[in-house]
Parts: sequence; C-alpha cells; structure tokens
Amino acid sequence: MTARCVELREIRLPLVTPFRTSFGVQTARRILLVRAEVQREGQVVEGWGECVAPDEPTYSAEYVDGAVLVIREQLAPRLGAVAQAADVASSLVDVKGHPMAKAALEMAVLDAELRADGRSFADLLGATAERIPSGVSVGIHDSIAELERAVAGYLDDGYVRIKLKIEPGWDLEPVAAIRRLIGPDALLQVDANTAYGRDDLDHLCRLDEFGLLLIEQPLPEDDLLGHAALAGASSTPICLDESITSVTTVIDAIDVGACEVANIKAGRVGGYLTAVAIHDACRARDIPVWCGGMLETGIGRSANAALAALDGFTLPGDVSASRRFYARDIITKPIEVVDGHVAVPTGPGFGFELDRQFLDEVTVEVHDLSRNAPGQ
Ligand code: SMG
Ligand code: MG
Repeated sequence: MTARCVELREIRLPLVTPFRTSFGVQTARRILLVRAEVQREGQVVEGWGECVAPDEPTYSAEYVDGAVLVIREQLAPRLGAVAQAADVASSLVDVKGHPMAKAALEMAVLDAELRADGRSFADLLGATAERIPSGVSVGIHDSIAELERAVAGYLDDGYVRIKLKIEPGWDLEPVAAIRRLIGPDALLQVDANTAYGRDDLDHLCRLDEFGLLLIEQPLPEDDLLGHAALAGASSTPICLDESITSVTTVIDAIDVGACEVANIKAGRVGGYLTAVAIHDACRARDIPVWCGGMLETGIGRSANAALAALDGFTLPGDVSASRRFYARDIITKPIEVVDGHVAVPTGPGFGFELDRQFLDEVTVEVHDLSRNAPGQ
C-alpha cells in the first residue's frame, strides 16, 4: 500500500450559538480538512482527516492559517508517500511542534487505510462498547439566568455531564447556581483554559464545596508544579488539557502530582495513535481519562466516539451531538445523542459518510497537495 495526502480543504461553518471561553468568543469555525488517497491493488481509496486548530492561536500555538502553511510547505513534502498510517508520525518527527497539523495528516491516512481494509477504527482499537456517555461543554454567558437556561436545554437534550467554562469573575457564582439547578448528584465539572495563576490557589479551592468531578486546566500549560500545588491543596481532582502534549508530558505530570485526571485530545498530542498511547500510560497509572472536544465536524466527532470507547475512558467526554455546534454537519448522518449517549461508529474508517454537496457549499478554499508528492 502507498498513501499520500492530496488535498487540503478549508471550510467555514457558523456556530448555532456563540461559544465563549476564557480566551475569546467564537461565532463561526474555519476548519481545515485533509484528503488522503491510498493505492491498493490498483484501487484508489479516499480518507479524510480533520485539523482541530482553531482560527486564532489562543487555545494553543496552532491556528488554521499556520496549519495550512506548515502542512503545505513542510509536512506534506516530508510525508510524500507512506506505507501505513503508523509511519506518518515518524516521517514528520524532524518538524518540531505542530501536533494538530500532524494529527490531521495521520488521521486522513488512517481513515483511508482502514477503509481500504474494510475495517472500523473501533475494531482497530479493540474497543467493544457500542455507545459512549455524552457530556456537553457550556460557554461563559452574559448572565447566570442565561447560563441556567442553556444548561436546562442541554439537560433536556439528555447530556449526562455538564462542563462549565470559567474564568476569574465567572466561577463561584455560576457554579453554585448550576449545582443548585441540577441537584447534588448530577455530574458537573469546570474548565478554565489556563485563566488563573498561582496566586489564585486559595480561590480555586473554594470550588471544592460544589462536588465537582474535576477542575480542568486552571493554570498555564507549562505550570506543572503550580497544578501539583493546587492538587495538594484542593479536594477536587485536577485535570490537565493544554499541558498534555505527549506521552512524556503526561507521565511527568502524573509523577509530579499535577495530573489526577487527563483530558485526551488526539489533535493536541499529534494524532489518534499517540492518543491511544496516552490512554494506555494513564490506565497503567490508574489515572482516569476522558475524550476532549475541539468543536469538530462529524469527521472528528466520529473518530472521538471510537477513541472514547476504550476501557480507560471512564468519565463522560466532550463528544456531543453535531447540532450542539452546527445546524448542519458535513456528514450524511450527523452525530446524535440518544438517551445521553453517542453511538460508536462501526463503518469502515472513522465510519462517517460525507455530505459532498454540503461540503462543497461550505468550502472556502482547496489546496492541491499532490504537487508535493515525490514523482508527481
Ligand atoms: O467540542 O464540545 C466541544 C468543545 C469542548 O470545551 C471544549 N473544548 O478546552 O476543552 C477545551 C475546549 C477547547 C475548545 S476551543 C478551541
Ligand atoms: Mg479544556
């Protein structure tokens, strides 16, 4: 088999409601997709990957325009033609950083390879669960009343876990209000996206009274010892998101006591194959993990649903319905939440089927990558 990435496609989808985090507001999402082709016994089979880099470098260093450039000018030429998806990461190892861009290439090749084999991603992972519990991430709102309305709507939709975005000035009060609204036993957690500092540890410990599942990434991504100090002081488990960029960083974070729970996002760590390795490392150390989200289309959402079916994913993830963010998805059967759960895809590859017509409608730009392939 030989596989190559042949096309980069930039699409634009409006969000159904603005999504505000501690680092900004999003009202639409530009999303970069990668198309790969594998040649097997004279047949060409196509696969797709999704780059989770946001529009601006405010979640991490990566962003859409940067990803386009690094894929076109640096990654695709190095990748050329590969024999299998498992070789993608090693062919790109000379390029430092850019895990989201690298992950998108590996994902496209993996989807194509699995489709050529007639095999699902869940099957490759050995994941046997048929469905996964679905949590929802709720942005910062203008008022507590609006937040309560939004959370009530998501509970009506069946979500089994609520995650509230917090920042200084939007933490204790909204969390108290939502805990009152949903009752003492409902699953609730918060995510600060690095908005606090070491001076805030006492303040963050005041969240302990709300019986949260976890506090996600309160401090800057490089502050492992600050997170360890908070973990020592707070009874709420500390979960890392932005800080975990590799197997090494997660093991170090666990060893220094900074990571009591891990949010696993394939894009943030350079691909689904590394995400599985991080799952394995956490499982071996009894650290619970859950699957994060990056406002993915049905492509990434399908892949996340399969990843989250692995045994170590013991907490509900941010794998919500397509309609949580998008009125219409680019796949023919949008991801749905039924009875609080998302089905694990069983079809070949990541298990989605593209809605080609809608994909073309929302396409902003297409870049031909085939000129970068050797021998073209
Ligand atoms: O896809 O449901 C989703 C979004 C979940 O809150 C979510 N993601 O830090 O965990 C996180 C954020 C980052 C998204 S903004 C790029
Ligand atoms: Mg997060």
